[in-house]
Amino acid sequence: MTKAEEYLGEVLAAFDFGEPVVGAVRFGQGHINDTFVVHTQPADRCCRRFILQRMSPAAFKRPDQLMENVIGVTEYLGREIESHGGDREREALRVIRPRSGQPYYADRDGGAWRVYPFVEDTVCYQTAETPALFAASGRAFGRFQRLLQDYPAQTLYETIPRFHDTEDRLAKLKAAAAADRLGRAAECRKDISFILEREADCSVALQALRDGVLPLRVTHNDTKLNNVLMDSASGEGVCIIDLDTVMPGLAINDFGDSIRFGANHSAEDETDLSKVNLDISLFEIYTQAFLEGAGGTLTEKEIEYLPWGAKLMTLECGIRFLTDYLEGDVYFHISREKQNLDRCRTQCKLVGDMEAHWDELMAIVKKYQ
Ligand code: ADP
Ligand code: GN1
Ligand code: MG
Repeated sequence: MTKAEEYLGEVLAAFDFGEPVVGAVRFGQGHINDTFVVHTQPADRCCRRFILQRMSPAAFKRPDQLMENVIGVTEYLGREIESHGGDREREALRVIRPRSGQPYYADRDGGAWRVYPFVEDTVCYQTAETPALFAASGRAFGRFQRLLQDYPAQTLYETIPRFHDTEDRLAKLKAAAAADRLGRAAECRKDISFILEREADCSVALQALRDGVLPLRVTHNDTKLNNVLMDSASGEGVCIIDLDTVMPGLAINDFGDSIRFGANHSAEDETDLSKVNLDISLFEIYTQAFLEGAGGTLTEKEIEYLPWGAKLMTLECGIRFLTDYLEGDVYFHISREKQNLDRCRTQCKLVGDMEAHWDELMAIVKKYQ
């Protein structure tokens, strides 16, 4: 039994779900938190569901600060959505506090638990099944950025320090490879070399930020396709979820992380690399949709740097998967051996594809500048 399951009964009792709880089971395919869906039995309808999460203690050292961010952002988004005539309950998450009134429930092992209503009549996709769906996710993430453009960035805590600091991520990979605690570095020699050959690239976006070429904004920082819930009838984006990493960041990273995960037709841990290929038409579709959703909030320079966002988020994710593999899979959830190494390899394959098609990617974003 994992720590999460161990505490489940106690945690369910700590929250008031309004009606009797009939069950709670593991849910979703996130790599970080322990997520459960809670079923309750109201008298007047068949079932009401909630999402219950134990926030990852490996990822988030300060759940108090994390929840302050999440409550601030969800309440702000709720007001923005209502003022634009939207449906607050469907389009923004709402934190349900435990009976204690605190922002989360703390278990005796330092685990922090929170609850959201389940956003019904939505689908969470793991791959972009159609171009229209991918475009809809792009509009949703672009809109998210636009809705938060006036959010007071100075009030946000850095929930994971140096989260998209690619230089620091590379330094951590080097340290993990040098320590090689599990003797795994030898089998990763080629992967490590591929990454080290791109050391200079790791500074491109950070340098542009230091030089004032790219602005710091309030960004999501984890814009995978499975972090947006799509309407099951219309296929449009309904609600952006996984707000744990909403922090000051770069718009190109939000764009780039979506490309990394969605602009291909393979799983993130695909072992047959011949199946892992950047789909340039999906890159273009997403570019157009993201910019449409962002509605003019991006500068010309940000648009020019979008391909860098894609390449750097992919490279950085490869670096992070490999670091975790070398350190013994302590950060990203795995369901089989070598999964983090396989994930690293798909990312490196995509980086190579982006390099091979670099001029095309630059030409595409130029069209939308
Ligand atoms: P992780 O950080 O582990 O990815 P997420 O917050 O993304 O955690 O949640 C994991 C999964 O749970 C999501 O991919 C989605 O399928 C589901 N999920 C999370 N919140 C909700 C919600 N409010 N309504 C419906 N499904 C949700
Ligand atoms: C994690 O939480 P989830 O599964 O949406 C990770 C992202 C990675 C992603 C790779 C807080 O995202 O940064 O890009 O896995 N989230 C965190 O799939 O580290
Ligand atoms: Mg997620």
